Amino acid sequence: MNRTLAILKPDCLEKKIQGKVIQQIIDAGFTIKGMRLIKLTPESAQKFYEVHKERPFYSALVEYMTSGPVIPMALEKENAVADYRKLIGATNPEKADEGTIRKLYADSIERNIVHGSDSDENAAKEIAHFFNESDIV
Ligand code: IDP
Ligand code: MG
Repeated sequence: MNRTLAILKPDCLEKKIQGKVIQQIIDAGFTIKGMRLIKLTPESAQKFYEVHKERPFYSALVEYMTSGPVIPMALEKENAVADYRKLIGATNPEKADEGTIRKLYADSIERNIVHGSDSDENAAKEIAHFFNESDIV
């Protein structure tokens, strides 16, 4: 079994589609092993997206991610990282495959509903950003 870190982003909760998105994740075979409802502080969002700190969209991204509550989830499945990224679709919803979460619900490359880890190594780091190992069921 492998793990990945998902976040339902502020636009997901604003649109009140968190229930639908969680159901789609469960229907795709993922098990939720950890789940929280939180509002990110700027410091926490900056740290989470540190790899992007030189990118032009970094400050807007931090502002967006702190604009409302988010739901981080530790997910488990075989091949979790790749399968979850397939389920959510490309970063830019215009380029995302039909039926993916971002294609279905996202408004833009920034406001794209969900986060997904991009490697097993980053998944472990990102899960640790939000969860103690003792919080994982
Ligand atoms: P990912 O979420 O698909 O892994 P990343 O390239 O890691 O995409 O970017 C992290 C997040 O930053 C994206 O999900 C999106 O919210 C935002 N983002 C990425 N590229 C752009 C951009 O070109 N303009 C504005 N926001 C962006
Ligand atoms: Mg990424």
